[in-house]
Amino acid sequence: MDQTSAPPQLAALGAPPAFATPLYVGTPNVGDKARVLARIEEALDHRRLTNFGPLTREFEARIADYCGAKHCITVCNATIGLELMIRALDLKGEVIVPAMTFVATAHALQWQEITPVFCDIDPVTCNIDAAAAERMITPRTSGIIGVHLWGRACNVDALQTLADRHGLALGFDAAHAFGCTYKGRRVGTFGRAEVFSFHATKFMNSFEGGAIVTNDDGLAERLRLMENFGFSGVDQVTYIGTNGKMTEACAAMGLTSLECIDQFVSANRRHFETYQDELAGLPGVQVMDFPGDEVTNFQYVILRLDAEKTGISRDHVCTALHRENIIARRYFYPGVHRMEPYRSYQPHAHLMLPQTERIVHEVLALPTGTSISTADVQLICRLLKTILAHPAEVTAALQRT
Ligand code: T4K
Repeated sequence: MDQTSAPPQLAALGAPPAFATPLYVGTPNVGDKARVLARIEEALDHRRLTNFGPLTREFEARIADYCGAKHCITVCNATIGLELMIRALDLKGEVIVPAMTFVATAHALQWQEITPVFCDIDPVTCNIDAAAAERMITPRTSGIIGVHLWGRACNVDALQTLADRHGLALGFDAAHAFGCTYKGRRVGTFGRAEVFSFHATKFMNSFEGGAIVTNDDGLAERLRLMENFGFSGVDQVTYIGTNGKMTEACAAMGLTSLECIDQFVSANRRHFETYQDELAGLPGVQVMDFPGDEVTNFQYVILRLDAEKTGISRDHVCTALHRENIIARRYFYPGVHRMEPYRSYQPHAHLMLPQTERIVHEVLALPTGTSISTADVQLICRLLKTILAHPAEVTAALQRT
């Protein structure tokens, strides 16, 4: 999908001028810059840059405390975190995952020659559907990895019941769900382990980074060995390992982001509510809601567009927004099952994924976070409303160019 390569076109339809500079989904939140720099300076002064320095240790303790979990193992990114969790859980053969996720969820399995078996989603929450997951179980299945997509927690109870009934390990890709709750309990304590991402595009970032959180002592011990080449002491290796460590500079950013989390969530919440208010009542348009009885981080604002009711495809809406310098994203089009190597390995996977196949054509992530203002969100909504008020003209104009 092109990004801002063509001139804006909505002004001709009476819309206000396009944004002068692009607004991206995923622009990082930068909290207290001075505090980040002071922490990094401290690390430089102490010449402790990585390998479990004081900032990393403090970050781990603060995350575990925040989630109410026994153990937190920070990692260099969530993809490595997922790989470590998968190995530490001794998963093999086949593991059931939703196809509606970022490709890293599946790659973390395939990288270890475990087959990701794609499973369909609940049409309302867009999270893995436990009943659909049950249909994918075979004698080779060793586990299930749920993804708390866009910050909405999976139906953890249904997945845990299913996993217990079939003797499967259950883990979670919690990349989007730091700070969110399920039945009032913070994500981070469900299944055998959960993996957070603190990538720059996440509302709480550590530049790059992630964390594996678990209440399982044995698992935590294995994970700590694995992320540090298997070292159990100086010159002593007792396990096959890799290098998954977080640096002190990343921990400095992570700690400072954690201290600013309320500010980030409240900006996200304000923008989410503005989108909801501004776009309310438009036929075929829904700003995906969050469960009212749970705590959430509001980090992804997801628009669902029903092309039959709006009269314009999601892709045309997306391209039209890009031309106005609003870089909306089709997360996670076209579904992991339609990406390589999975498309070639499992060419018929889509037949089992009717909800995923429909929803990947409906959803659009919109900019949010501390880098934009309420006025920006209002302008995005005005431009969106112009598109939706002139579906045929916008479609025809895009088809001409
Ligand atoms: N599981 C799930 C469910 C995930 O969503 C992810 C990551 C993972 C696992 C793996 O986590 P990590 O291993 O990354 O910790 C981005 C992120 O790179 C990725 O972390 C994230 N999910 C995914 C949803 O979004 P892309 O391909 O969309 O990235 P990119 O480079 O297009 O960045 C998005 C936009 O953000 C850019 O258009 C501009 C803006 N941006 C980005 C960066 C990095 C900035 O303004 N500043 C920046 O520094 O994947």
